[in-house]
Amino acid sequence: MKIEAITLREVQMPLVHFFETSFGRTYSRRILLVTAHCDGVEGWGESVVGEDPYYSSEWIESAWPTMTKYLVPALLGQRIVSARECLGLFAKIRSHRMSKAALENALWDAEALAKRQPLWKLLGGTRREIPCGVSIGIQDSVEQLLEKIGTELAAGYRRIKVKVKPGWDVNVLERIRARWADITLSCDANSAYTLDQVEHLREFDQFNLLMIEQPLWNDDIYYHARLQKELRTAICLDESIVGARSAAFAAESGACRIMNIKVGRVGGFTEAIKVHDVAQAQKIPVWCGGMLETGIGRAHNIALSTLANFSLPGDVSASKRYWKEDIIEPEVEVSPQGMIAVSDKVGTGYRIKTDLIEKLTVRKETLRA
Ligand code: OSB
Ligand code: MG
Repeated sequence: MKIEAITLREVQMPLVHFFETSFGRTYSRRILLVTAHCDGVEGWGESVVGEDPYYSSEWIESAWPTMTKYLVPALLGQRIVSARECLGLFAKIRSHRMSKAALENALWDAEALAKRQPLWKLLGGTRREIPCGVSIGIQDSVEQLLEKIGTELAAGYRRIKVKVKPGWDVNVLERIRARWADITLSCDANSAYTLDQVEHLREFDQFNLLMIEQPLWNDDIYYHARLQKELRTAICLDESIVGARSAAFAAESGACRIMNIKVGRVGGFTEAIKVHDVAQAQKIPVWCGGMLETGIGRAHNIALSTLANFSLPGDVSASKRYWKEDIIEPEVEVSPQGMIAVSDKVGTGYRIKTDLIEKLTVRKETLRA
């Protein structure tokens, strides 16, 4: 497969409802899409970089020049047999995982199309449907949050995750449990606490949570291991797991009992599969995280979630929770049982709405071999 050209574009899409985490509120997304043109097939990828360097140091304005100056030139003109070869081609360039992932994943998409195979099979997946949860952001009031949880439970979602931060945590979890004593519930702090707050974090134990996600620093594993020893609730690491080595370190040091895998955070499908395998060998269940993706990234998350150790409901939910109109067709739908059916078609099984993407595009650049 010869990599003839790569197109980068930024599309802007307002969210149906704002999304707030401990680091801020997002109303509208600026999304970086990648198209890989290879021997007559076009593979698509989405970078999960944010509008600001808050979740991670990468953001859309760092990703664009990193791609045009370093990553895309490393690919152009190359003849590859498998998208896995990206890891070697990118080896000199440190970090910038979300930028690498968008390019690598576009090539996996192209490879699946060229080989006339479903992407999930090419990745080594086996699940034919995937269980879904939702991540619900911080709201203006607890009443609004309870109403949103009610709506998602009625839609069939199998796990509710709420965002927490100091001042919006124990009080909120208490109200949720008073209303729904038995639902599968978790929370995500996005690094809002420090180890000094262990007594406060211990109060979370009373709510029978499936997990508490990333309570401490975004780059920390060591202190999470110390904290896990103090808590009954399982810690799930998100931000800290940036690849197979940090996954092994986290597992071996007891820093978490569950892992969230985001294909962008770890640098692409190849590394995501390695993280999955490390966790599986250590008997740590994983689930697929989300980053408010359009249908392109969402379809990739679905394909990844078919791997065997993705045994917990992920943050991969229906398109309509995010977008008035998604850029793929059909849109991602979730059954009343809270499951997404995995397509048997080649590639992702979803068609890209190129006319709509063209209308939403605010900048575009094509680099050729
Ligand atoms: O920590 O999982 C996170 C969104 C943006 C940045 C970080 C996170 C999230 C989510 C949303 O929780 C998951 C989704 O619905 O896509
Ligand atoms: Mg998280």
